[in-house]
Amino acid sequence: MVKLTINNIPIEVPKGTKIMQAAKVLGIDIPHLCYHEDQRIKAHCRLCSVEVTGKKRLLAACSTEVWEGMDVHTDTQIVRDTQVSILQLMLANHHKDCLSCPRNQNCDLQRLCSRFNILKSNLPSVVKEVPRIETNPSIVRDPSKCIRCGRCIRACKDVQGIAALTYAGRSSDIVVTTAFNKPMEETDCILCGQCSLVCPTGAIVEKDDTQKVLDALQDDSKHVIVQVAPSVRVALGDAFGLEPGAIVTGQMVTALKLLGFDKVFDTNFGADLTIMEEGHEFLHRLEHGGVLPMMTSCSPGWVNYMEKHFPTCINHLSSAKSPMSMFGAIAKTYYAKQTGLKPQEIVTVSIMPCTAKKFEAARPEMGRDGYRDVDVVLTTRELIKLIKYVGLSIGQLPENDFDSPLGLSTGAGAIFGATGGVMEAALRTVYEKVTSKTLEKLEFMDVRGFEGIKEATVHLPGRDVHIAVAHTLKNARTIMEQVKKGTSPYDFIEIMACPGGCIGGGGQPIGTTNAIRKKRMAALYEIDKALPIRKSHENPDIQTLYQDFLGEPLGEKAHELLHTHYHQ
Ligand code: HC1
Repeated sequence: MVKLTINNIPIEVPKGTKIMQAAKVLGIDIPHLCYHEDQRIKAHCRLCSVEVTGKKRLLAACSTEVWEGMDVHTDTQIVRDTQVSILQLMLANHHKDCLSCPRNQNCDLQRLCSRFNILKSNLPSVVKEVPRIETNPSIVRDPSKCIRCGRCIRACKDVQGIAALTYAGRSSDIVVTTAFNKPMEETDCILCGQCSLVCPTGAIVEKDDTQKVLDALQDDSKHVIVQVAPSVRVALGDAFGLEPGAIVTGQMVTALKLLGFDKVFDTNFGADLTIMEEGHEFLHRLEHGGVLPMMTSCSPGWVNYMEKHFPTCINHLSSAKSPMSMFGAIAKTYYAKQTGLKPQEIVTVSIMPCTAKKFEAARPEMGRDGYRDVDVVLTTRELIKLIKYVGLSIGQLPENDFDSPLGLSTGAGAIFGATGGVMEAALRTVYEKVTSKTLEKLEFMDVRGFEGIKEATVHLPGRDVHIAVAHTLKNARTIMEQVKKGTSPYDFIEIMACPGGCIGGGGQPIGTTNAIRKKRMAALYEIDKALPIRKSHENPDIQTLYQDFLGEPLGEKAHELLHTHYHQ
């Protein structure tokens, strides 16, 4: 342990602690912008400068380790003057249209200017008027809002192993850009949105589709239904002051009903359906010498990654559509038939923790006869915006149930949102289908948790099945190098693009960290445990769907509506 004082308050912290963390223990928040608790420390912005007795220069609190007897001061005149000067320099090079900025009231730069009582910029503006780059359905870049902190670059390179974003230029002309300044979709980018999740300002944001939903809700000729992804219900509360991981399923349903949706359904129903198709596809490949390892295909960032980075391995991907797109296809066919509506009269909205889902919904193959499976995808952040727009506070709303018939789901569907969840859900069904025995213990603990790559062996009659689960594309690459070389020891692999799975998706509330992801993960397993039905094949509404409409899993109708193909 190391003894030191911060602002004259004595404190003892473990050796190796940085000044920033030691101050946090005392409740002192040292301002910072380039620092992010999950990232490598770069100490670029110097906003966390502090005075240390005996040192001639200010030290960066994010990168300086404490030492015995250290005497730190975080709010002297020179420290404050430095911080204000840094903020003023940033403001001079920042488009200050805060009122119309998507990050208004949720921007670190704005918050810090308010904290330091900076009411206006006192330096001449040097902002270059560059247009917003809105060339793909998922992510929008606004270089005039970039403060060059590098958090997006580190998320892309260190977490995803992609490096689609980089610094270019020198000195005051330095910018964050893509290779040859190409639109993101023309680079190695897979639109996962992890950059938008760590951006402290409005420089990288999701494409805002909220107006499309508001317009549809006002259109009396449209029947507007909504589905909500498994991980949104454990993340939404963050934006309304609830504890991370708070389960707000019932309140979220109420909010969506109050927003005016005609029916509120559950993507978890689609997840149960995915397990039926994907589970049977795996068994079919296993029994008929199909391409193995089979890899899950529900994470759209991961599918984009396969198409861009490992196109020769594309036949390893399951042909099953994602739960979101399966739900959309069923809504526009089965549900349309049940309600007597034409598919064109139904607007399907999806609430997803993911920016890449917007791209998935826009794929030409996700629809038929001139209509889309999913018409609009909103991220969790966009839903928060809509809920705040109508003045609701999630924590205070009464609870409501999802509507029928696309609202009933199982614990297996619930855990899709956590890394390992799709595999566990599939194993619950595959095991019982193969053995015709009831699974005694539903929890496959080997595939749970935050470890980057997990593996296990499942004993089925006649053969052992080797499985692996990975999250983040950096980990996926390790697995894919083996698959590409033909040396993969696995039969079935689950990959989720984002850290922790969808609970850590790029469209989740700003402020999402790995510590918060773990709480959301625990919440999903809690939801699973509390549900009366925990296996997808036991969902009675899924059974009815097959009996009345689809026929058999992998049958002709199921293939037409629930399976897809990929691009090389
Ligand atoms: Fe996901 Fe999925 S789990 S991809 O992460 O398979 O986005 O939550 O909705 O489709 O169910 C996301 C989450 C989500 C799909 C499901």
